Amino acid sequence: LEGYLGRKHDLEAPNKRASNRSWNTLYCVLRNSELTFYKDAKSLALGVPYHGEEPFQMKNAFCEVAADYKKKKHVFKLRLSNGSEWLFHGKDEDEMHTWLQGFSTA
Ligand code: I3P
Repeated sequence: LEGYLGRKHDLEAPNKRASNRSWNTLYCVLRNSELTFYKDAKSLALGVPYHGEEPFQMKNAFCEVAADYKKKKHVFKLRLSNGSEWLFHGKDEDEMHTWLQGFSTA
């Protein structure tokens, strides 16, 4: 599964707000229980992750619709096993559910 999503870092750890809280549009790739971020599809082809970030390990991650987030529609939340939380913004309901399904079965 891959495609563009908006991403915002919400929590660095349980009860610790992330410092960089802005939304970025990133090319997201979910493969083999890892979620890797790229600036765009070309960076994926070149194998250059966004800001040199390590992939997210999706084993034991939890995701759900971000029902408490009101500023945008089709926003969903991902909590990693290290306790960090991220918001993602899909372009429509279908896209959101495709990614939620992918995250929850990764
Ligand atoms: C953040 C940016 C985000 C905003 C966040 C700001 O500022 O405006 O869009 O989140 O608010 O801190 P900056 O770009 O200067 O880092 P929302 O779009 O969700 O409001 P927050 O701190 O309330 O999360």
